Amino acid sequence: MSVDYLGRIPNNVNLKDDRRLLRALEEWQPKFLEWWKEMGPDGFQAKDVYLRTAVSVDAQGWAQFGWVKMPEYRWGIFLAEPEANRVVAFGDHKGQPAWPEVPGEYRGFLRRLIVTQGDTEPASVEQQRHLGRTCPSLYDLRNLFQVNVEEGRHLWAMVYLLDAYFGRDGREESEALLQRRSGDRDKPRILGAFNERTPDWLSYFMFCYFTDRDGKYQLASLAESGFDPLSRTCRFMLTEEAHHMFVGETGIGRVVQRTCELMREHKTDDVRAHGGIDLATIQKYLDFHCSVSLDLFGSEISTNAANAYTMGLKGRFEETKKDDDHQLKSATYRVSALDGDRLIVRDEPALTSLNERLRDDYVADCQRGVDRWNKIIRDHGIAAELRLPHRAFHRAIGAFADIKVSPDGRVLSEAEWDAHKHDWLPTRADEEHVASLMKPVTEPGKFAGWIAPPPRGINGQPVDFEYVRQM
Ligand code: BYC
Ligand code: FE
Ligand code: FE
Repeated sequence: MSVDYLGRIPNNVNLKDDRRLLRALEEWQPKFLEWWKEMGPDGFQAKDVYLRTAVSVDAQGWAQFGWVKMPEYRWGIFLAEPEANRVVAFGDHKGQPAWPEVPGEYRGFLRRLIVTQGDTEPASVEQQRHLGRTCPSLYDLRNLFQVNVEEGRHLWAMVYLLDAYFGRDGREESEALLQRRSGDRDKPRILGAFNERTPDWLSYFMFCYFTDRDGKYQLASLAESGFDPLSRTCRFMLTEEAHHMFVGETGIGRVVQRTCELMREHKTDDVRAHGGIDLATIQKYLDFHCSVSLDLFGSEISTNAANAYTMGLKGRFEETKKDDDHQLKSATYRVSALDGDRLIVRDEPALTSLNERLRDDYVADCQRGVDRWNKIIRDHGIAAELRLPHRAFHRAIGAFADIKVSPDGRVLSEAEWDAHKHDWLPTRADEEHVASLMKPVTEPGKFAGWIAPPPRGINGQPVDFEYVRQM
C-alpha cells in the first residue's frame, strides 16, 4: 500500500486520486486548525515538542519521533493493511464478504456509531486544554501533548469515514464535530464522561487509565465491524491508544509511589502536609473516574447493542477468537441487575447483554493495573489497598442510575448516601488540595513533589531530556 507522506494530508488511502474527497477534507482542514487553536492546548503552541508522528502502518516502525510545533503536526489518515478475503464475522451476515462500502439499509445506524466515536476525540482535547500550565515535568507535558495530537488524529480518522462514505450528511456531521464543546450547556459532547472536567493531573491520569481504556474496548469492538474501512481505521487507532493507557497507568503508579515514599519518610498516612496526595484521595478520584467510564458502555440491556451486532456493525471484544456461533440468538449471558433493593446477577439473552459483556472485559482489564499499583504499596510495606468500585456505584446510565450504592456494593438509602458520599467521591477540599499541588515544573529532569520520576524516558531518550523546548 502506498503512503503519501508529502501531500498536505499524509495518508495511505490514495487521497490524491479521489478529488471529491480530497476537496472535502481540504475544506475541513482549516476549520480543524481553527478549532485546535481555540480549544487545543492552552499555550505551548509555538514550542518544539518531541512528538511521535504516524508515517505508515507497518507493525514495526510506523512512528517517527522528532521536534514538532503542535499546529504543524502532520495529522494523517492511516488505515491498517486490508486483510485478504475478510468476511463479516458475526450477526445475520456472518460469512459474507466484508463491505467495502456502507450497506444502504444500515447507513443511519453506522453514521451514528462513527459520530459518537468521533465526538469523544476532540472532547478529550478540550477537557485537557489547561493542563499544560501546571505540568509536573517536561516528560509529562510531552506525554500530554502526544495524547492530544493523537486524539486529534483520531478525529481525522472518523471525519475521513464520514466524508468518504456518507456524502453530504457525513460532511455536515464532520462540521458538527468541531462545533460541540465539552461541558457546554447548549452544545455538549455526546457522552457523559466527555463533559466532565479534567482540572488537575490526578484527574488526567485517571482519565487516561479509565476513559481511554473505554476507547480501547469500543475501538476493538468496532475493529470487528463488517464495514471494512471502519475496521481498518480502528485497528490502526488501537496502536496509538496503547500509549494513552500507558500514560494513565504509569502516571497513577508514580503518584502512588511518591505517596508511599512520603508515608514512610514521615511515618503518617496523611501526606498532605508533606506535599503529597494521600491514598484516600487517590481512591476517591479512582472511584469517580471508574464510575463515569463504566457509564460509557451504555445500558446493561440494550436493543441498540443487539442491533449493532446482528447487523454486523459492532462485534464483541476479540469476536473472531470466541468459540461459539457468533450469532447469539439463543445464548444467554450473566448480567448484573437490581431485584427490589438487592443487587443480583441473572441470565439474560446474550444479544441484548452485549454492552454488559464488553463492560465485563473492561473491568477485568482495569483490575490488572490496580493490582500493579497495590504491588507498589505492598513493596513499601504499607498495609493498604486500592480497589475498583462496585459497578453499581455512582452510575448515571443503566439499571443502577436511580439508586445509591456504596463502592463495596451495598444499596443505600438517600440519607445513608448523603452521609457518606464525601468518603467516596472527591470533595471540594480534596480538589483544592490537589489543585494546590499543581505548580508547573519545567526544568529538564525535575519533577513535582507529589509524583515520582519515571524509570526511563521516551523513545530511549533520558528522563532529563528537554522534551518540550523552552525556547
Ligand atoms: N452518556 O442502548 P443504550 C474514546 C445513550 S472512548 C450519554 O444503553 P448503546 C476516547 C445512548 O446514546 C470510546 N448518553 O446504549 C477515550 C442512547 O441514546 P438514544 C467512545 C449515553 O447505544 C478517551 C441511550 O442512552 N466510543 O474513544 O448501546 C479519550 C440508550 O442507549 C451514554 C464509543 O462509544 C452515556 N455514557 O451504547 C478520547 C463507540 N450511554 O439512542 C477518546 C460508539 C448511552 O436513546 N458508541 N447513552 O438517543 C457506541 O457504541 C454506543 O453509542 C454506546 C452506547 C456504547 C456509547
Ligand atoms: Fe482516541
Ligand atoms: Fe486515547
